Amino acid sequence: MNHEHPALSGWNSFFEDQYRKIIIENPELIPGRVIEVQRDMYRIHDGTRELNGVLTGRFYHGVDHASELPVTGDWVLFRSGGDDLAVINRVLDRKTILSRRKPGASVMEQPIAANVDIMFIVQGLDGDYNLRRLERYLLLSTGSGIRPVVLFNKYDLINSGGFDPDTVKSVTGDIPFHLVSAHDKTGFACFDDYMKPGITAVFAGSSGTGKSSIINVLLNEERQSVREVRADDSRGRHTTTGRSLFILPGGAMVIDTPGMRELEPWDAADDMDNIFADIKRLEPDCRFKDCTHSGEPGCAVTEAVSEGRLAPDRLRSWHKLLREQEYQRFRADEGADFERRRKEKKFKKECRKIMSEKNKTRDSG
Ligand SMILES: Nc1nc2c(ncn2[C@@H]2O[C@H](COP(=O)(O)OP(=O)(O)OP(=O)(O)O)[C@@H](O)[C@H]2O)c(=O)[nH]1
Ligand SMILES: [Mg+2]
Ligand SMILES: [Zn+2]
Repeated sequence: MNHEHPALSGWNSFFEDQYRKIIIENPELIPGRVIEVQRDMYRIHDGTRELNGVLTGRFYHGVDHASELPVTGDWVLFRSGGDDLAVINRVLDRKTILSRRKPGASVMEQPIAANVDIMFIVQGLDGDYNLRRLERYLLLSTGSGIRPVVLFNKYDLINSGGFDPDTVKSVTGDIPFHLVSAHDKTGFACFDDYMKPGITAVFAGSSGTGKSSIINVLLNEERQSVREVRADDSRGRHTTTGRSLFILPGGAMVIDTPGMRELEPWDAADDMDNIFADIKRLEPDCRFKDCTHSGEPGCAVTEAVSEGRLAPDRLRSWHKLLREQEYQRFRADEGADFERRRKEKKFKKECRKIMSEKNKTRDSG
């Protein structure tokens, strides 16, 4: 039996229990963490070294849904294919999965990263920060069961952007936010509260906000990364393409992601009230119980807008996100229906076939 545990952080009893059960039958399987995905190439770390991962044909063909394929942060079990080849046998159940809706016409889940505890949402203070986009990211993280923390980067440029903490607080509520500068390396003490050993954090935010730059600063404090990161190469200047995981000196792990242009949180309808607690609080005062806050008489929410207690943009944002989430749910139900109908049809066809065969044997017998 293989008693070697991955030296990577993030492995805990949740994964250990699954692993123990599986290796009874498959003692040759070794756990490892997916540290990078580029198209269908997987980089795996087994706690000591990096390997190139491929999926077994059986795994690949058994997949019904893209969400079942490994993503960065996943714990997988693999068998050694010699040298540095890892033949991935399965993905262990995930603690969390960060997903958005796949851009395009179809309503599909696109997983971004797995087994993440904290999401650092990065916006730039060079006039780029956008509270409506922030709401989207907040819904993305809470919808995936991941704790959000907001980082306003490029603090060295704050004068050119204008920054109003009160307006920010009206959106972030109890969610913490911090001002940092990857350029000056200021504000980084805030990470001490989050980057505990065993924690996995993902950095998300628009392209150019400085996600990779911040991660480079975190890695440079002691240079002990999983992946080789040079202090001053072009990495920070180029758009990140894949999703890579790095180990920080203290034992926490960070996942860098490329900026996402289209960001629709996946299956997050239940979390709308958390992100829009201010609107939720006003709702009981609406005259109609099922008020949609879109012009009904006696609506406490639109009243708050007209009295300047609630930003009109915020209500617009609420309507938009809610519509998206409801549409997703509607289409998902439709999909489930479709699937059920398809199965029923197939079942009836099989039944007819069996019956006609029975009749045939009876007729001939
Ligand atoms: N002035 C200033 N510039 C910064 C700071 N952080 C990052 N930059 C610059 O902003 C640009 C983009 O930084 P990146 O770290 O590549 O941004 P990113 O968020 O990783 O971008 P994508 O990988 O495209 O999603 C680079 O030119 C950085 O040098 C900062 O704190 N201050
Ligand atoms: Mg980047
Ligand atoms: Zn209302």
